[in-house]
Amino acid sequence: MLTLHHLENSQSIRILWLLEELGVDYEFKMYDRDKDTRLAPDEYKKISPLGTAPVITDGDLALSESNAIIEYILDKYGDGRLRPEPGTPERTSYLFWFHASQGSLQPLLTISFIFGALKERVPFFLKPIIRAVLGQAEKLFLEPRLQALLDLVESDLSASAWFAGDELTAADIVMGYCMEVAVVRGGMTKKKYPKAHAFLERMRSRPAYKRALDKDGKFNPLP
Ligand SMILES: N[C@@H](CCC(=O)N[C@@H](CS)C(=O)NCC(=O)O)C(=O)O
Repeated sequence: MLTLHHLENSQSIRILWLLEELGVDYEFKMYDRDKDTRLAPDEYKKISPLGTAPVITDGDLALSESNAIIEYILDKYGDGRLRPEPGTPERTSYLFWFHASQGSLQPLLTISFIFGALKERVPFFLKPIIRAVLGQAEKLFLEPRLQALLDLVESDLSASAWFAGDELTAADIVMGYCMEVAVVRGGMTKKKYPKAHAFLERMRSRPAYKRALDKDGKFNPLP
């Protein structure tokens, strides 16, 4: 049976949402983060070679990486749903956002989180140096790239309700987590990015997303 090994407050929320949208029969196992490190607990790390969330098991298979898991589930249980037909304009938008999410946006948000933590946690005598170095990296690399992506999010969501047209696709499911995180640590304000916030409201009002949040119980991206 397909089992989702779900780490609290993590990218695994995407898989939970996907499974709820598809109505797949699955087993749900919840794992809390280590209280001190906030990383996955040891028992979680043993399930797959990478030890990261999300991870699923299905018979003898243990699979990690959000997008690999999504493709696997859609291949096996999707029945043609949530992926636009090849050769259509929606398919091209789908491919772009499905991959830009994990290839560009999520890494930038993660770097931003790590920079923030480093600035806070280094010994006090190193703080001015670390802040100056990371500040430069933010100004020259992180912020321009993040802003270019968020501007494109806003412009694409001005043209259609979802990232690949007017029907929900798996691109929205991958992007949804990034969008929640972009609000708390990517500068995606409602004033500057109203269409992005309208997307979030549409996402949060879907019954399947609500069920996913209920099952998770404490989803709350860290600022
Ligand atoms: N690109 C990976 C990223 C996985 C990842 O970094 N997951 C985080 C949770 S959001 C994690 O496992 N953190 C706990 C840990 O590293 O122990 C994916 O999409 O699955």
